[in-house]
Amino acid sequence: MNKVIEVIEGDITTVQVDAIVNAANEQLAGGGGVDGAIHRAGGPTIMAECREIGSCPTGQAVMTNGGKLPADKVIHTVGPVWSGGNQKEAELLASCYRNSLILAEEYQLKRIAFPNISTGVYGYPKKEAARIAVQTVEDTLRNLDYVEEVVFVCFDEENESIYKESLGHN
Ligand code: AR6
Repeated sequence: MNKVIEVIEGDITTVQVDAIVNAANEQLAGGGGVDGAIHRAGGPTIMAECREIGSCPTGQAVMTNGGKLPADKVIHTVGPVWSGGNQKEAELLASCYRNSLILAEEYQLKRIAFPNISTGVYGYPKKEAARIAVQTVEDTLRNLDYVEEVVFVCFDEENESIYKESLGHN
């Protein structure tokens, strides 16, 4: 089956896909950045489900409803905090992308949108994070049946051009 990987610049809360991925924290407590934007736009049912789930270790992923978002579901994953590169950051970031896609596959979802996990408050260098995101998504997609399309939603032009270059879309 043909798989599609796209890059767009924009706000992930407006993207119509089966699930958008949230860059959450281990407490699933909400926060700033994309996490804040998703809870604001989606409304309180998302946080209600986060409270029931409780927490999520770094590198893992959990699923909730999408509330008022155009996306049906939200996959909450917790990226690593960048601490110089020797704290398994790369492995953990790859796990975020892989485990989010595996969860989507379990729910038989087709189209998934990712933000640039860990590259905001958590400080992961953008180019290195993009390389891991693209490689992990390409490798994982090959082994999935239901998930057909991944959209990388970049909030700024710099990330958009980094992703387009990584994917050879320039
Ligand atoms: N749509 C798409 N991307 C966005 C949006 C949006 N609406 N808003 C921000 N970004 P961050 P992290 C981009 O800081 O580094 C939260 O407080 C942003 O420009 O949201 O994984 C959580 O609760 C950046 O490129 O997530 C955690 O405590 C990317 O999303 C912590 O921050 C990720 O930036 C997680 O930090």
